[in-house]
Formats: sequence, structure tokens, C-alpha cells
Amino acid sequence: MKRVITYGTFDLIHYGHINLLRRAKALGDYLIVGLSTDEFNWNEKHKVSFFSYEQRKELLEAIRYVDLVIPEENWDQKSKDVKEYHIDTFVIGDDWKGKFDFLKEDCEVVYLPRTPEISTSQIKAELKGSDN
Ligand code: C2G
Repeated sequence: MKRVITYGTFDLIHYGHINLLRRAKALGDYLIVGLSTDEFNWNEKHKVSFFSYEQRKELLEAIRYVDLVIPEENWDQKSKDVKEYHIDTFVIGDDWKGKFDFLKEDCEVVYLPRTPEISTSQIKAELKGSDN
């Protein structure tokens, strides 16, 4: 069984996220998502998600491509996760291209093209604009 892992905040889940998760799952048989905790988002990514970790976890677990959701608590856990979960392939959007090449020692590293014209920040901005 080929095991794949990816990481992200996945807030206000949208078709860009789904496109990523669908292609990630197509690279193997079992997909793990390292979901950024609220603390990690705030302390390290300086972004506040609309939905809490538990809400974002519930949403991801309802997606057919996702087999397991684990917390992403820091930038440095990926190598440990790859070993602990016997990962064959790490995958993430190409906005991160090159950033995780160090994982090539332990698994295949794949950067997938992002879906254009959709982002959580864009959704938030448009919703904010429609309030006025
Ligand atoms: N994504 C995409 N197309 C979009 C938006 C997002 O392919 N239009 C992908 C991103 O490239 C990422 C995943 O969807 O692979 C999740 O996106 P975010 O929730 O924005 O995750 P990010 O903040 O990039 O966190 O340690 C890695 C980080 O946790 C990644």
C-alpha cells in the first residue's frame, strides 16, 4: 500500500484544496493530511483560521480522498511523520516548490500545480466586500 502525506491549514475548504487532495490521493492508496493546529497557524503562519482545528478536521475527514488527519504542530515534524507513518510520497502545492526537498532522503517529494484564482484569503476578502 502506497502511503501519501500532505500538510496545510485547509480553512474555508474550497475546490483548490479538493483538487490538491484528489491528485495527492491519486499518487497512492492512503492519504494522510497533517492539519495545521490553531496554535501553529497563529504562532508560525500568522494567520487566524475561520474554522477551528476540530471543525477543519471534521470537514477534511468527510472528504473521500482523506484517510487520516493528524495535527501539524510545527515546521519540523515532517521527517518524523514520514518515518512514523511509513510514507512513500510527500506532496504539496507548488507554491512551496523546493521548500521540502530535504524530505527526498526519506520519500518521494511532489509539488503539484496550485489551482489558480481561488484562495481562502480571496474568499474572505470578497465576503468582507459584500458586507459593505
Ligand atoms: N492549494 C492549491 N490551490 C489553491 C489553494 C491551495 O493547490 N488555490 C494547496 C496548497 O498548495 C497546499 C494545500 O492546498 O498544498 C493547502 O493549502 P493551505 O491550507 O493554504 O496550506 P498552507 O498554508 O500552504 O500550509 O507545512 C506546510 C503548510 O502547513 C502548508
